[in-house]
Amino acid sequence: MADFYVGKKEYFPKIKKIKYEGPKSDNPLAFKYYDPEKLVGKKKMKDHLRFAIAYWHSFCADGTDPFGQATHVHPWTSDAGTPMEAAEHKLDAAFEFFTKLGANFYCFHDRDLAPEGQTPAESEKNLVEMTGKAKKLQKATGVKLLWGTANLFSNPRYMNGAASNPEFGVLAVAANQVKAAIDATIELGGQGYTFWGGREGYMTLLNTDLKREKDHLGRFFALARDYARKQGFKGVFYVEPKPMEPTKHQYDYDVETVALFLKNYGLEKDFRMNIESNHAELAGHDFFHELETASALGLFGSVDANRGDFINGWDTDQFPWSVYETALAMYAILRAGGFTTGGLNFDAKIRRNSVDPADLFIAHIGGMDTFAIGLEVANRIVKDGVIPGFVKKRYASFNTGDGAKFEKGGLNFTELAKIGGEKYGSLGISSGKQEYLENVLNSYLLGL
Ligand code: XUL
Ligand code: CO
Repeated sequence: MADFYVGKKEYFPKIKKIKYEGPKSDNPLAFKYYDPEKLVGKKKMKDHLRFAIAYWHSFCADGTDPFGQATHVHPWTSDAGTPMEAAEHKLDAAFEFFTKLGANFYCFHDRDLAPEGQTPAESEKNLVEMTGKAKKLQKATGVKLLWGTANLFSNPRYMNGAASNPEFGVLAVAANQVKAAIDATIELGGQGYTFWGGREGYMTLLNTDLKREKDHLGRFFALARDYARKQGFKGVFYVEPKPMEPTKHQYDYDVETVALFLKNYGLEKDFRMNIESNHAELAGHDFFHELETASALGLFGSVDANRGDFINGWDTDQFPWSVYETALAMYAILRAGGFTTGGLNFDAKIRRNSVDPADLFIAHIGGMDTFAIGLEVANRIVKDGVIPGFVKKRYASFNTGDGAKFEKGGLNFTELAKIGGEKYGSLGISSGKQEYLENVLNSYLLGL
């Protein structure tokens, strides 16, 4: 019996189950580094990395961009039929893909799974029906839902935002949609529910009451949380920071901004961050920075794994490829205690001109291998202890004596200043050794 799912039709007939073949393999349809059962530290690779597939990029997007039409004509859309039949073909193709690739999780927006109807009731009916079908396939394959979300940005009604819309009616329609998306997430055993800002932001402050919009957004999140908890949702809510695009300024700008927002609206116990690499770059940070910041604030949750381009400043959503980036990201993730409910969701799309059916597999295989290398390097950083040991030593003056007293709140400012006067002549100034640490990281990456 095949160890992957095939529905009424096989959508990737030329592709069999993707296997680990090791670094010497030249098979583009095999893992070179991602060996799901391999133990790294105390956990298997697959349990460290918890790969998820983003339904929207891989099964809904068709290569359309502002300058040209679709280039990806998927067999599951060309067989179409009614919108609900098309949604079923897509679901079949998706589960065939998940199982052939060996990804244990997926993520979706409500509208990815089921088409929007003429009325809210019809949209909900469509979603409930498709949720039932997805549930059966989850059961048959063991693939799980990492998180669900609602698309509150594509429909023209959301052009001025959803929960931050200046028109109350639009906000209420968004609530109607989110309620159904939360129900679907619960029904599918989703481990999380994500809010990404979509169009929650502004195009100009000349027409915007920023305080009122943020208050509405905060209240909306709190109400949605209370509803979900009442329905028995035990998972985690995520906010996914992004500074801009599609709006000029998004309210969920970056981790630090979202952290304050969560605190201001009493959301910090239930909400965590879903950090996307490409969004970090748009905010002028790197992935490592956003992960470390979330971890320092006790708000690390999940990851949208992708990357941008060095040169251009937009959300290119490319597949992870930089082993430096994944090594540092996995180092931050390991230090944050690893994933619990979260995982690595490939919020990435193949390029518009990647038109072979195999390209979708090759892209994900590359992303998974890149993170597997990152995990191995991060594990080595932790195990060897040179880098964390250096950091620890750098702060040693706070471990004893007056330094420790200061940390514990045992010194007032006058006392602190007095010590400063006394220590003036005997300061322990030491090198930051950045270049040395970079060289150490290189030696791990090159496996020497
Ligand atoms: C958009 C983005 C979204 C969220 C889910 O930039 O990242 O796809 O991940 O709504
Ligand atoms: Co994302």
